[in-house]
Amino acid sequence: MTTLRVVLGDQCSAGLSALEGLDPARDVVLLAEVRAECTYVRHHKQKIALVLSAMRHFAEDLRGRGFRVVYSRLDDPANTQTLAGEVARVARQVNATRILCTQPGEWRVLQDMRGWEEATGLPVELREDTRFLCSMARFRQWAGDKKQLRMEYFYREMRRATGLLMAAPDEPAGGAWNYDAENRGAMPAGVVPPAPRRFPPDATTREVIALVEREFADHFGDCAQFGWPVTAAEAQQALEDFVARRLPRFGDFQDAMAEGEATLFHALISAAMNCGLLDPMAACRAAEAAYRRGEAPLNAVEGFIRQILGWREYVRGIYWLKMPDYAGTNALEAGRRLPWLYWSGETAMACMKSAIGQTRDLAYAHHIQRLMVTGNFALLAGLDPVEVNDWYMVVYADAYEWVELPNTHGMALHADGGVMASKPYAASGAYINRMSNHCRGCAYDVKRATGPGACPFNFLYWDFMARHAERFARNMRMAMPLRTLGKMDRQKVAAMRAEAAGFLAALDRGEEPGLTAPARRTSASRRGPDTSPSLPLPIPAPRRRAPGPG
Ligand code: FAD
Ligand code: DLZ
Ligand code: SF4
Repeated sequence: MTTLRVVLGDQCSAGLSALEGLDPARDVVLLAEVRAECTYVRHHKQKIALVLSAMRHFAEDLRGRGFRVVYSRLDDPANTQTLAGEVARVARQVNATRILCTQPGEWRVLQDMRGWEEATGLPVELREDTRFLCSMARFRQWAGDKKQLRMEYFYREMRRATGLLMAAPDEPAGGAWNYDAENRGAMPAGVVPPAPRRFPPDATTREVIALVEREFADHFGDCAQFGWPVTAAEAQQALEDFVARRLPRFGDFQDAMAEGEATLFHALISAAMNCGLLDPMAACRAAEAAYRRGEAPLNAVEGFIRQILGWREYVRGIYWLKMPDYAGTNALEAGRRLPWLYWSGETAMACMKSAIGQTRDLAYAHHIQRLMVTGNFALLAGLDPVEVNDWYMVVYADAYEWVELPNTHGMALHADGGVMASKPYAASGAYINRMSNHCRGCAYDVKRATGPGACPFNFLYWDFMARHAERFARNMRMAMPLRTLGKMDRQKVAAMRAEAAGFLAALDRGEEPGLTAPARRTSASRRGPDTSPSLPLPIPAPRRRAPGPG
């Protein structure tokens, strides 16, 4: 009786449910590097390197603890290059009598797993992913038949259930559930955020990076600045570094952005947490302990815990509750193709250039850059949610559909019509100017909404409001901007809408009015070092999803 225990690339956790009761005498653990998982979207090179390196380290760790591990390397000629193929091949090889795995993080993989029984002729047991703090059954129960789901109420339930930051069973520490209002500071001049701990690639990671550069040369980004933790021990060090050096000011500057400051006071733990190297509860407990020791203020610790216990669990719940239809949502009927500048970073918009440039270099941007810069632009410009979703899936080291899709369709694009968030996170240039110093060095003028040099976020914002005025009229939370729009001079609105139309048409042609050099992909702009940080990259082919049933 041999059980084949399958561990996916984002399941590198010692406490994984598929490994519970692991018997070194009878069981075999399979980890399989497969091309299909590296290319279903053409992930950033750093993401592939991180996942493969984490898998190799995890396999070695299991072997070191005396377990039998079969490891399929990507460059092994026998590798079938799909998960189903490797499971079937290795099941035969080890004479498995049953297959055991933990629920995957993506709906498409779950569908695949549902075919494994037939493909292998073996029983397949799928266990709950207990690394999350809220089970799906519990989330479904909480969601019940509520007309509106709101993160804040879910989060309070989770606080009560876990006891995190609670003074008494129904009393939050400090007397309030949420300190969001204290988490909206911009970065004052002279505050220098401590650089996050980065982990120089070891021999295993260097080998994987070489493999990635060879096999996935045309994927977005590069590995020159790879510094992700690739083992649980390193992820723990990254967490400790954050708690000691950045957590105390995390709350104050959670929403801030600054030119040349890619990480500010953020934790940089999502990539490690999402591939299983760091336990979300351990991260919350570490932050709570810093608060109890008086080393970090409540607004920082509550803000951090809310992101993990609240948002992270909430988006996962929404994903499994609403898939597969969720991936096809497009409530605002947005259909514009993703402009080339999302890949090239060649734009005169300083905020976009900064967010996209660091995304290429680090496979990382913090939440406000993702939501209020690249996401906000996509919302205002009416970009096709499928293409935007693909972009977010490609470019970040922490991207997995269970977390990326609700953030993109729900939070950034309002494509789900309000399931995730009660109103679109639309903002004009004024917001970006308030929260960052990007506008100071920008070719556009954030104070202008029409005419030469007008900030695109301004005219696109009002064009967006006018375009959807009828729909938003039913939403109380949109009453204020709609009232402002209503009071505006009609000619001014018409001028902004004309400006928006011209700007978007130019983007469609691969041009941008504010760029002195053409934004088009040309061989000259792809080669010369003086064009840096232009990004010499091919456009990844858009991935079209088959529409979900119903
Ligand atoms: P911090 O700001 O330090 O926050 C701490 C932790 O809280 C994060 O590590 C993360 O685990 C969690 N968290 C914070 N915000 C969210 C959120 N909105 N949803 C879920 N978890 C959250 N996060 C991903 O992990 N993967 C994605 O693919 C992803 N795609 C996104 C796409 C868009 C359009 C937006 C707006 C957000 C997306 N996020 C995604 C959420 C968030 O931006 C990242 O989790 C965060 O930037 C990771 O950096 P950090 O570890 O420094 O986070
Ligand atoms: C992201 C990723 C990559 C790049 N490669 C692999 C791989 O070779 N083998 C594997 O088992 N998993 C990989 N993964 C993670 C999977 O894509 C992930 O498990 C699914 O998307 C479900 O979340
Ligand atoms: Fe971005 Fe507009 Fe500010 Fe330029 S002026 S950085 S485009 S918000």
